[in-house]
Amino acid sequence: MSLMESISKVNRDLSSLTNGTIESHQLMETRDYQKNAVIPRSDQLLKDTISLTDLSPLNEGSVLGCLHQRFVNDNIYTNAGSTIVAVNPFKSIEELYTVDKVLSYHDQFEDSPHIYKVGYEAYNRLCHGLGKTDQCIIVSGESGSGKTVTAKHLLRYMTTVANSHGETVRRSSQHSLSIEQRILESNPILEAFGNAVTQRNDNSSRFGKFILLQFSSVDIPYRDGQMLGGEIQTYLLEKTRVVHQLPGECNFHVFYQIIKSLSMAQDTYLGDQIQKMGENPFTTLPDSKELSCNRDLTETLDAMDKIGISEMTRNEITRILVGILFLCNVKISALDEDVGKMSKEQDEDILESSVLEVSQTSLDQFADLVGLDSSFIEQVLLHRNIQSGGSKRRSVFVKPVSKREAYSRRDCLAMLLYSRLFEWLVSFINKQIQCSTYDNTIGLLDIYGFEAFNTNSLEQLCINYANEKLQQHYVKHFLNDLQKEYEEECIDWQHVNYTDNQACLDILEGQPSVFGLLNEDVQLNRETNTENLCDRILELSRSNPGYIKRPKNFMKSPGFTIFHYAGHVTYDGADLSTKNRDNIPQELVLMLQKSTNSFVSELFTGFMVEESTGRKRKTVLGKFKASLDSLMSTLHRSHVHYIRCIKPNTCSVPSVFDRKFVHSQLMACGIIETVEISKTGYPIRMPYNMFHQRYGLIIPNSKTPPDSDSEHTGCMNNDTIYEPLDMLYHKQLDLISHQSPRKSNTPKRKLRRRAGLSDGDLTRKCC
Ligand code: AD9
Ligand code: MG
Repeated sequence: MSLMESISKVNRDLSSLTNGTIESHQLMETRDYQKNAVIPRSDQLLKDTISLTDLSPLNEGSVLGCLHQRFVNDNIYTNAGSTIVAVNPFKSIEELYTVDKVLSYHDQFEDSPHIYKVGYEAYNRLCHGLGKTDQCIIVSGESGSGKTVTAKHLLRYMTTVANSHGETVRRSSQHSLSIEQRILESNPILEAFGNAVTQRNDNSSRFGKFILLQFSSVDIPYRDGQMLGGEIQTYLLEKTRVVHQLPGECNFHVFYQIIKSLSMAQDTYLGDQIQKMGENPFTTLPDSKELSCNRDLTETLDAMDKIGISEMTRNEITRILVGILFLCNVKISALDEDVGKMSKEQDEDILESSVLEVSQTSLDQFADLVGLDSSFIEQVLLHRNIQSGGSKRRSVFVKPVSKREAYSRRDCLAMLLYSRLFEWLVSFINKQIQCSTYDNTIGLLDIYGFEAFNTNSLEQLCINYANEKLQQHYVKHFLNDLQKEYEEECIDWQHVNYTDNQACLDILEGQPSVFGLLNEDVQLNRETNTENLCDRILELSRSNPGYIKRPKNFMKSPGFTIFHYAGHVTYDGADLSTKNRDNIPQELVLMLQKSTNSFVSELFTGFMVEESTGRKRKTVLGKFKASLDSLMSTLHRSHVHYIRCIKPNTCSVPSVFDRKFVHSQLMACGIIETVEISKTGYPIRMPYNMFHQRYGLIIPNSKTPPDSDSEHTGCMNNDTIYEPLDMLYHKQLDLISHQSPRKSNTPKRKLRRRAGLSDGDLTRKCC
């Protein structure tokens, strides 16, 4: 219920009461609240201010009240120190994203909180070489909070302001597209192949995306801050979605785009093909609602065309996608199987000695679409290669597999094809947008948001681990390091307490840890016993109680509950080890490499199956951790800007602000603490050399410093420094507040006092 609706309801109830039509007890509703959910309320708490640091009193209630009030007025962006809080409106507010808006932020006509302001600050820092010149914008928040939409608007901002002045690429088809347009066109392609409907979001990103925009140096005349290219790095596509979806969830968008295109007879070529096949390949797909975010296939194909993917390759891609669906339709049964008499468990575990057969129609269609012989595929699905002997006398035996294993080989083949296709697309896009020489970068990080479903597996473990890593970066950067620096510089500072998620990360990736134990199972090639594995994982609670717990239904379904910064999640132990192993049989790869379809064989050229053993064996978790570690190093090298996306309600509807739900997100991500630190802290910091370069001119008798030592003294030891800086300080305040110049000695005294305590402090306050 919106604020206005609540007010009119109260008015209606009151008028009914005065008319005697409502019993007083009807108004006396009793509700139970948790102690920490009760927030003090006063008029002040409803204050609509662009910056949370202006709130007084500053507490959870006033922050919530302010965000709520602004949300009601369609002001979805609010400053929280240097972080921007973005509340998802779940409705289109077009005036927020016009080209005029982009330009007004770029030309500094507008200063109100907006993601474009973050874009401006990142670009401005890059262009003017302020501090670390590489920039990163981290967009974080839980699933459905608006990260991907925010990242898209930021990308549009960057491509508009850093126009490469019409630099175009000419292709054989006579089309030409600037580098910015090519970068933008990558979005619909990757969304079609990498996003899907989940329980939390109808357009949920099922992969992490870090797009690194490449710029020219400020030192190059006429080319300063020009966008030269970009590079997309992706993280762990949730490929299991191709073969398995949770109840109420869907496969990747692109499959539904194909259905839509066929039902609208848009793609007659493919339609004719499927007609000839005589079998509906879409029966394995869960129903999907008609979604606005789900574009037509023509739009996806159009974006592929614009980025340079030829018509022939586009057709091949569609054929592979339909082929994957046919493959998922393939049924495997035993010749001597009397299904009616068997229990489900027996059915799945049919003895290896049973002769298996494969449903031919679907297999033939798949084989035709990917350029393989169906008997060859059948052979590979139903048999595995066993190698024996050393490297010199190696011999290979072929052994029939059980029905369960045959199904898992079928699923593996489908996932392998889809994930290679996705990787091929990313690498093709990169070839089209990358620039070999560039000077600085702005990275935009849009990673999957925190997830807690009824059943959570390795995918959620990776997603939530990634979110813990980002939260740790935030905690370290904004809450810990900043305060430590103030304290080290002897600034009069009241320490602000905050929740550190390091202990949870230790449970996940430390020594010993959940990751360690899961990897050990794979590396020691243990036959996994789920209950035993979970028991070993739960032992971690001894050294780190409070972060990991045995779930209530452990006996029925072994697993473990982890208390993440954003909430607790129970992970189902079954399949964790299998998924972490990600065993790709080499026979499948060799088979695909022999495809007569040149595009399919190209997809697998040079593709190597992981062959190392023991501790060297790479696992899914190991690779994911390594890619995140590398991302973290990039973040540490860069100046980081944060946008915190907030989901206003769990139903993804407009005009509903669920205060309890928003409160839990604010508390989890540490926004209140950020505001507290920002309110009393120093938002702008500058190295001595830059400070001297910029303000040295106004300091009487200031020498040009030849080295960093004299830069320091040049900034600080000149007694006459206070006067001009004091003036400058007031001038800046007056500019900000648009007031007439004023005179006061207080800041001067303050400056002197603080300068006495700390050299660095003075530079901060005055810039
Ligand atoms: V996930 O972690 O990938 O599952 P995101 O990326 O955080 O999630 P997303 O950006 O996909 O969420 O936003 C979810 C939906 O909210 C979108 O499909 C839009 O319908 C809606 N949304 C988000 N931001 C805006 C906005 N600025 N204006 C209007 C928005 N609608
Ligand atoms: Mg997303």
